[in-house]
Amino acid sequence: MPAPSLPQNWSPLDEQAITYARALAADAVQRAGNGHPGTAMALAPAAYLLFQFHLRHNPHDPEWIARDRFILSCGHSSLTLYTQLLYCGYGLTLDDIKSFRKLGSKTPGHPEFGHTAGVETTTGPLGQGIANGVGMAMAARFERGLLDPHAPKNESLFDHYIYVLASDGDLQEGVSAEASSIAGLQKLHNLIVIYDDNDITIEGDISLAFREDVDARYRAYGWNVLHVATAQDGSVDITALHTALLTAKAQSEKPTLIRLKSVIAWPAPKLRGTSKSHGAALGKDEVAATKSALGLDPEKDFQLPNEILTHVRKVSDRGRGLHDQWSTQFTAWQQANPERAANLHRMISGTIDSSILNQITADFSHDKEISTRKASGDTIQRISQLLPEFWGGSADLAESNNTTIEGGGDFLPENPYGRIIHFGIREHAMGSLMNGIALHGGTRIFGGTFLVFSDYMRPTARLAALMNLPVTFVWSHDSIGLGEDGPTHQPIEHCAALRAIPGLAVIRPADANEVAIAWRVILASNKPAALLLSRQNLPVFNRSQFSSAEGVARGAYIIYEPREKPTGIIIATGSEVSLAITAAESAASEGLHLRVVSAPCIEWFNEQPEEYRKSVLPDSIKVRVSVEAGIAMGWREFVGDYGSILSLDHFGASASGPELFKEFGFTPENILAHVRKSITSVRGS
Ligand SMILES: Cc1ncc(C[n+]2csc(CCOP(=O)(O)OP(=O)(O)O)c2C)c(N)n1
Ligand SMILES: [Mg+2]
Repeated sequence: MPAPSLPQNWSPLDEQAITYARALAADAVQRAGNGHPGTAMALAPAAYLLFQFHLRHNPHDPEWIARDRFILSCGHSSLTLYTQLLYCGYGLTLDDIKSFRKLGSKTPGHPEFGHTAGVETTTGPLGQGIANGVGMAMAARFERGLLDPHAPKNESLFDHYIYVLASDGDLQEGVSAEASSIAGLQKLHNLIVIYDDNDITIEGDISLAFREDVDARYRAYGWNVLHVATAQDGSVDITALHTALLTAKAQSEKPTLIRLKSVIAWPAPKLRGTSKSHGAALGKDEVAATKSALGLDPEKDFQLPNEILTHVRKVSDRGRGLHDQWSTQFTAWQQANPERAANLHRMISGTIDSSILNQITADFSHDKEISTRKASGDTIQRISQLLPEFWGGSADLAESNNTTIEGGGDFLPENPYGRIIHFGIREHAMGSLMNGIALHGGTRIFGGTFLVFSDYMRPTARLAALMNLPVTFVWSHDSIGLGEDGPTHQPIEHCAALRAIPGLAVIRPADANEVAIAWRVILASNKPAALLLSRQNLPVFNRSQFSSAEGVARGAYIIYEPREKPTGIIIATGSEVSLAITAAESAASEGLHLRVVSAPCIEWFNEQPEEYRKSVLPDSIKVRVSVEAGIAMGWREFVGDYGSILSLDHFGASASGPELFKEFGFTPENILAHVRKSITSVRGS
């Protein structure tokens, strides 16, 4: 450890700035009537020290690629971040702090990515932020491998740190354990977590629910653990924290956990150190008493003297200076590395040139049956040749999910730039890491497991959607078709449950060529997407006989049209599309003229112009049947009042896939029985 010291240039104005930040937190919650004052008051010195003296950032350009990232994992303490963003000049004003938690404000209850400049990720669900941080630290390493692989550690112009401020709740959540385990294994020395060890959660003292040896646990993960006790008066010991941060940055082998002792709501005379100050306004009197304790005027709210604001805003000039220096180096790097620079340009822009995308083609031959998971694996190989920034892996099911990049190399400390991530059997962390990687930017990430275990990732899929992140979930073994593993492994409600997440494209391709096009659309869209893939082999449609797989881009399309004007429509997804086509083909002999619509992605279909949607599903055709080996939820909207839904509204069973399809009525014959049922309904109407 270096000798304890305050940062160079630390001045009394810095002390005062912290004092005002504490009071602003108390005032903002008091004015809003609700919120979380205690932690923001207590952590103001820690956040101030980071934003003013440690983070390499430029508030004039929150997107600067080489910036250090800061994550407030304990998102409930959002004022911890908002006051620093105000101080640094990220565009927040005192009025924004006054409108904390109000409709349309830039200061919502929890920090929201994409809503407030300087917020690197949406936090609130505890545990996610720290896991996002692990993902960001991995992305930083992988990105440097693409851009500047030979620079010594910490000497590349692309090197940067990921700082996380986390609370007890973050460390109690299982996802942080999964993610921290990965961080230790990966030796992410660029990750520094400050753990606000305040002994308090909502229900009271930490001993009610958390008695483990956190040091031993984190050391066992392979972390460097440092301690910072409170200062004598109970406030955060800035000198000790500064020293710990320097020590953490000097670390080149391990992530660091700094256990920072703090007193929640310090220095509120009555409520400090109590759980009452966690999630409620302190009350007028206590706020006034706190201000008196801080040496501020107890009568005045939202105090921030110009002298203080001017002082703290200087950080943005320093940031601009750092950025300018960096830009000079960057220009030289671009000149010396034109190919890498061109890649970087694409990586940052989030758009992939059509000349690249168009090389992802629907050229699977119809001679041979192939599972959609295998088709996805083949497509992944093709994409990985086109895009060096494309990487990913699986939660120990790479062989099953077909998520390996051949020759990509394992991403490990001994092979730091490998393209294949072994997330281990840690689905929840995998999702959070994927989000962190996407948030970091620069690379394109995918991750796989069985669809049934998407339940273990659901919070992360929701957050990916909320933040509109370009992550691709590869979920194979998508139905009872997986067979003998039985009901524990057979997704039933998952398609519907995932479709319920706003903004997540859920894609269940019908054949190999639909898979290829789906991947292309996903890459072009730069948005969250989930691929639901079959374990079992499926026929590859002869596209000279059926319409082109390019229809996938429209979400649903007419794949089979009868010779005569259709009088009924079968709408199906994934492995059930071929059954629907067989049914429609055989129905012609009965005088039934049935159109088949392949509907791989309801979300994309709903985005189409009405004219297109009506051309696929015309109002005039009331005879409709939906076919999906999952629950009925969602299909009534497409089949209408007279339609019939062929679904599976109970759990599966252990038997072969073909047997189960038969047993549960997923056969061409039963599809036609449903068509007749719909005809009867229409006639009776
Ligand atoms: C996943 C999740 N569960 C529950 C909550 C609700 N919640 C918000 S803060 C909190 C715990 C507060 O304790 P701690 O994390 O130590 O924060 P502190 O009060 O010390 O700021 C809980 C349970 C949440 N935000 N996320
Ligand atoms: Mg706590």
